[in-house]
Amino acid sequence: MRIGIVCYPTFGGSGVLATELGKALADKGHQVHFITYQQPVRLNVYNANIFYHEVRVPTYPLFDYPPYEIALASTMVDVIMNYDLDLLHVHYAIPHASAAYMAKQIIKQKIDRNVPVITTLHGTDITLVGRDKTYEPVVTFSLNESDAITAVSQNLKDETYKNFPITKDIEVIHNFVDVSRFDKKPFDAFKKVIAPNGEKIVVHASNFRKVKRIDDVIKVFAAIRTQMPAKLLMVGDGPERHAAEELSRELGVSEDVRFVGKQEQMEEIMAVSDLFLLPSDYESFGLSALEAMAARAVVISTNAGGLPEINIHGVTGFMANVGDVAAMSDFAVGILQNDNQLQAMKEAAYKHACTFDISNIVPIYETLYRRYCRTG
Ligand code: GMT
Repeated sequence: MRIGIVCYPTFGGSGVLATELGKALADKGHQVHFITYQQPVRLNVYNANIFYHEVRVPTYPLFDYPPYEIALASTMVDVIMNYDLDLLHVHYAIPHASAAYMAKQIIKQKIDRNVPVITTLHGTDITLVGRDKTYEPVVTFSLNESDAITAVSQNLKDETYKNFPITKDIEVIHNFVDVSRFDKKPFDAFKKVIAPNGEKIVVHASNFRKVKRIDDVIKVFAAIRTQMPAKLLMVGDGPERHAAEELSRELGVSEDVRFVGKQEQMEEIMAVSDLFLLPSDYESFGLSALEAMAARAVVISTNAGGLPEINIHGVTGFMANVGDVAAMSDFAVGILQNDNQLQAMKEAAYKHACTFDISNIVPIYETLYRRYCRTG
């Protein structure tokens, strides 16, 4: 099949998932066309089946807000026409689903062809941004006009029906991880730099937005540090970074906390980690936690959103209510102090991550594509 993938090219989970999906489809012989405004960060391989089409957004002094959606729709039309795409798969509804609707209508009028549009909902496009009155009518319309809608968790599907008058069926296709990529031996030299005295290594990775509650990460880590030597790696960047750095100083743990910025080689970092903290207000899924589990890290998360669909309390890690720093700290200290239990839980986390392996999930997308695609 010739598949157009539209996504955000950034470190965010939706872009990561879309890019990994495109790479996997290309490996299976499909022709994949990424359409976005920048080379996706995880698009770091050469494959003859992968094409990248950059959306250029010309500026003009009149445009206080350059019209990205129009530029995107026009690029979609161009790619569909020139590469004879079989379908468009857009990740994150805003503005990709409405731009795809526009492209679909243009193609219909131009060459009387129906190009199926599949929209995958990722989370904030529904739970935060999409619900805003400013966007809701367009989101509802473009979802109902998509040929198929998928959501990355049952929770996100439920939230979508709760908040939008969607008349179409939403199929749940869980996110996936390439377990073979994350199932790595820790790189000893790297581990030595981070934890020279064999300290336990705790990791958090996100876009450091409010929804991630990174203050809670620092507070849980400070509680761990009162009980044992440990190091915390904060991976990513975003608006809450400065306050978190400040808090780590206030709580006297800054020497043991490293803010390492945005990282492409997540597998190297996850491989050295014992514990992954994700105390978010909400996660539709929590892809970073799944990647941590694939690298045999125990996850301590909140029980918000779709997190209970990947983190099994008492088996792959622990869950607590949002903001319950005391409970998360107790779980963290308890597991880090008991090496046998820690090892057993790491194995259980890995085993559970394997059920979300790329090899199990990508065929589900292919089956979905075939249902709508003329050459499928
Ligand atoms: O977490 C973010 O804010 C980034 C966002 C995105 O769209 O890139 O992540 C969402 O999609 C990910 C991939 O499906 C999910 O794993 C995240 O849980 C989800 N984030 C939220 O729901 C807050």
